[in-house]
Amino acid sequence: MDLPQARAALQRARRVAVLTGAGVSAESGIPTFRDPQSGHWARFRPEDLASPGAYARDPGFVWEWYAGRYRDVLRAEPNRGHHLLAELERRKGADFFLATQNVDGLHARAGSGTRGGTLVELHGNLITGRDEKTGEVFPLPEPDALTLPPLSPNGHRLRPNVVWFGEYLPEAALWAAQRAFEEAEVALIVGTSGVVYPAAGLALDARRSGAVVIEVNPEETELTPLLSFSVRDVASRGLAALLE
Ligand code: BV8
Repeated sequence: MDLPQARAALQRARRVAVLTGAGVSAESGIPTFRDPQSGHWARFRPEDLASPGAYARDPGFVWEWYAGRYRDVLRAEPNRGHHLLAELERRKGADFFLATQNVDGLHARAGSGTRGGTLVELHGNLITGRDEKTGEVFPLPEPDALTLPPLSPNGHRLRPNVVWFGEYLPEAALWAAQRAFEEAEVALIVGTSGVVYPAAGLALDARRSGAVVIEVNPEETELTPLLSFSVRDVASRGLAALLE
């Protein structure tokens, strides 16, 4: 398969499913997980902090990491890649499904999920917190008003409303995503190293069901050999090459 054929397949497809990872937010200035973490966090691997064990051991320290990322994403803006995916949703309507691994909320801020298709945040998001006792989800206060650990209106401690390593993904979101990728005619895998499961498995669900699966990533990934075609470029340029 070559780029013109990939473009034609995407144009022809009615049912399109997209999986995104940290790479789609890189051009918004949000560091990816595999970029060497900058500064203070350089000493920690995300896998070590994004876990129930780390939080149980030192909730304040884990909250400091999340509060810092929360501040960063509020300062960031969706980039051209986010907007192109919202435009693709507008073209495909109800048969469009975007599953993101990102917790930065940038797809929602670019309008994804409001253009007739579906957006699911498979791993939650940084802008809300979850009541540790009741499980209710609340928006976090503005960063300047954020005291750690934040409390819910019930006075209980809020935990970051994300899925940690070793935790199950929200069942309804994962199930809907698996169905969308199994039924897709074309799947796009954008900006993910494809190492975290079950999210990365969505690409294989699409491939197994006979879909054309197209990767957009400046580098090869673990999924590359299994896919139909790779656009070796950053998300904004790679998606523009497929869509414009
Ligand atoms: C689960 C939210 C069932 C938090 C995240 C042992 C014990 C327990 C579990 C496991 C285990 N071994 C394996 C597992 C399963 C585990 C897993 O997959 N581990 C990996 C590390 C092997 N998965 C889980 O634990 C999941 N739950 O399995 O539950 C269970 C339950 C109990 C016991 C066993 C099993 C939960 C996984 C969710 C974890 N939460 N995030 C937070 O953010 O703090 S994961 C987090 O990391 C992200 O959400 C994302 O999923 C992942 C990072 O991956 P990417 O997004 O791909 O980012 P990355 O930096 O890796 O790559 C960026 C890519 O972009 C690169 O390819 C780069 O080339 C490219 N790029 C760079 N610039 C650009 C670009 N592309 C385009 N444009 C650019 N400009």
